[in-house]
Amino acid sequence: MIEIQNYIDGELAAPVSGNYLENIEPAKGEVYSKIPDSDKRDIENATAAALRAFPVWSKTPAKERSNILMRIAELIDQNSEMLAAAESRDNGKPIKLARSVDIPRARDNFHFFATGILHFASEAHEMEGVAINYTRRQPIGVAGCISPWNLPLYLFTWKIAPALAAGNCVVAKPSEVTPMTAYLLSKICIEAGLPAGVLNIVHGLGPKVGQAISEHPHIKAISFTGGTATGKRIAQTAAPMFKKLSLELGGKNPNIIFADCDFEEALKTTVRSSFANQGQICLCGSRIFIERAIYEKFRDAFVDRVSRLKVSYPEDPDAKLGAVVSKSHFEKILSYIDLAREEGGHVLTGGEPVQLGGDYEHGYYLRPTVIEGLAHSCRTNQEEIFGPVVTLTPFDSEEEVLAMANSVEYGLSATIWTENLRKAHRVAHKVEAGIVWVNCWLVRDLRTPFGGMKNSGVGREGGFEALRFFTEPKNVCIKL
Ligand code: TXE
Repeated sequence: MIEIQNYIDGELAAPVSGNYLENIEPAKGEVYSKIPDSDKRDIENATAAALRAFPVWSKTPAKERSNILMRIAELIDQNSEMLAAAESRDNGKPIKLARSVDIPRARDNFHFFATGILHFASEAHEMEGVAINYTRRQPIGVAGCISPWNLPLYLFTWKIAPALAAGNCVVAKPSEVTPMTAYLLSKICIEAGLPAGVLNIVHGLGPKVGQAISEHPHIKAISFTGGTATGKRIAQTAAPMFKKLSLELGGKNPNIIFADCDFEEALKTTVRSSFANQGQICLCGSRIFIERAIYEKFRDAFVDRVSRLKVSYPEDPDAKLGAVVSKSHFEKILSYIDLAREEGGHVLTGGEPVQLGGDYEHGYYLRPTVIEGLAHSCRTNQEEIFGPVVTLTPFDSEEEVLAMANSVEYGLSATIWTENLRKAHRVAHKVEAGIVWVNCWLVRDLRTPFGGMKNSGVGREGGFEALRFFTEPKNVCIKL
């Protein structure tokens, strides 16, 4: 059985406690590897290593830092098949998805920020005849990066790459639910020649390892993606120490479909935006609002397509959905389907587990589920389920749909379907979301600001926003 190790001060190491946790393969419901059960002491060692590495790394020319990050990107590429298999096994997602989305994007994250740092410039402000100001952007020191299980290597590298490119050293914690590809990345970093202590990866439980990162006085910035309740706890711990915080939290995203949309395109993309990665993407549209004139036509066509999606084991090339990530998450999703029924919802398709045979008998498979007949204000329509469950709601006017769309505590993303340009702009400007897609979904330009409003988070990732987050601005004013 594979025993995952921490990566501290350039070396693979056992946790100080000597204890390990079990890592379960969701497709089979079986333990398949061990994860370090690290604690405060491992974070202490990792932070000490990062602090030792910082003076040299922060003064390493950007071009040299860039070369090392490019080397990591190349090695991810060379090992992409092995990484995709590991990601799919650890998370339960179809291997096809890991191959086409997760691993290429992890490579792109390093590639993007390795080149981005070479173009990162700061401002100068001239006061005519008086003085000139220039803003220096210096790395912060040690940054903490905490990531979730839904897009494991994709989101882990999305944080680490800009932090390192900007000249910081990093103490990072992947989700204990999906630690494998972060472990494989530590081996890649050693092979790429990343200097010791620049990146440290500590595995273990959130309340122990994540909490120790939030509490550590020498970790000056924290980039976190995960649940809103965890984000709140991190903010409570870190804010009194005035740490810089970037929090990417949950979503309950509206997908607004007007009668004048390109019907076929809206239908096809909505199947994907509802159920990609088993609905476990914070950007999935879980509340589908359909203009009344096409409500029945859209509902019937949508339910027909969804009921034909194949739920299968991750290696099945025809699998459209794999297993959800864990037993507890599986049970949470099922409890929300029960709640929807109690709240008066009518399950149009799905609503139950899928029983695969053989090796996969104990895996966590769910049929993609579509529910109608619920009030927009009920719990099913207000709380994040984060699984293959969507609701359908008809609407009569722009005002009505905006009121329903904006009635939740979240504000991460929104999707709008219409061929009317003016309407698209109007609704995009009024919908409460940090990211709006019109007539598409999950089209990502890594230069754009990424993040949410309301309880979906604080701050923005992506492009120069990320490089600004991971640097401290200092204004220098010189008298002319
Ligand atoms: O996330 P957690 P969970 C949502 C989704 C899901 C819910 C809970 O609704 O059902 O959150 O998922 C670490 N201090 N999203 O419980 O716990 C943890 O170890 C510091 C949305 O799995 O937030 C992991 O590395 N860190 C989402 C990371 O936080 C702590 C993606 C995220 O796990 C900690 C995932 C603590 N006290 C879930 N406790 C998105 N926005 O994409 C835990 N962690």
